[in-house]
Amino acid sequence: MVQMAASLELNFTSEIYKDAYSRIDAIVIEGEQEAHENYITLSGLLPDFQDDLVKLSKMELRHKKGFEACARNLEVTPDLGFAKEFFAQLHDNFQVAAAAGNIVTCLLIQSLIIECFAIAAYNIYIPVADEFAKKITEAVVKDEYMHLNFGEVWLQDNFEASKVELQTANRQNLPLVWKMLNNVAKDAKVLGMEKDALVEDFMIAYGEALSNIGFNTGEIMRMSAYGLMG
Ligand code: Y39
Ligand code: FE
Ligand code: FE
Ligand code: FE
Repeated sequence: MVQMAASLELNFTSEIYKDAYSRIDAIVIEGEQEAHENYITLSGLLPDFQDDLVKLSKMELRHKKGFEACARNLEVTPDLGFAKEFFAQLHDNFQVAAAAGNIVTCLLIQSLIIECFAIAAYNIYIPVADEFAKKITEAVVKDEYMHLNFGEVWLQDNFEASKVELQTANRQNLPLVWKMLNNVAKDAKVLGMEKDALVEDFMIAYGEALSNIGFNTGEIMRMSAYGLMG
């Protein structure tokens, strides 16, 4: 309801909206590019799933093109320098894990954390998006559920062997997500997206994923709140 009311006041052509959009849309474009690269890397680490993972990586590139079109449609230039900086720590953690062959950590970062972040952000964005971006984002978010599902299924099938590494990787990476959210809360708000709603949707998606993988309620509570308070 709050979001519906806010959308009535949004002016997609105002300088303040376009300025915030130049950072938020850049984050999304950079995120899709990194997701593309991450799935290519994963396809090398999981040869049995190479075809699936290459398909996912191609979907991410299509998503990137869609969000580039959203910027053009609003005559906004995405601030890609800001976006690279935004993802730097998570990006580095993925690279280190991939170089060490830590598949579980790579899947946690890309297929759980980043996909849940995308699902939360896109679902919150759709009701307040301009008509052009809304259509694109609606199609994209369906794909993101498929990407999340890939990680869930693999980690569920390998749960006992992955459990400790998942908890360690969660402790190292989830606090970064809360920091990232804080870094964009102000810009997200200009676009009509409330930080509380983003946190809530992320927690729901991430908690559901951890549950599907095999964690119990107590483990999920401890894992998903990690780093949230500070
Ligand atoms: O798997 C994917 O496609 C993920 C890369 C995309 C994530 C995009 C990150 C969205 C965060 C936006 C923050 C808005 C408040
Ligand atoms: Fe890179
Ligand atoms: Fe994507
Ligand atoms: Fe994705």
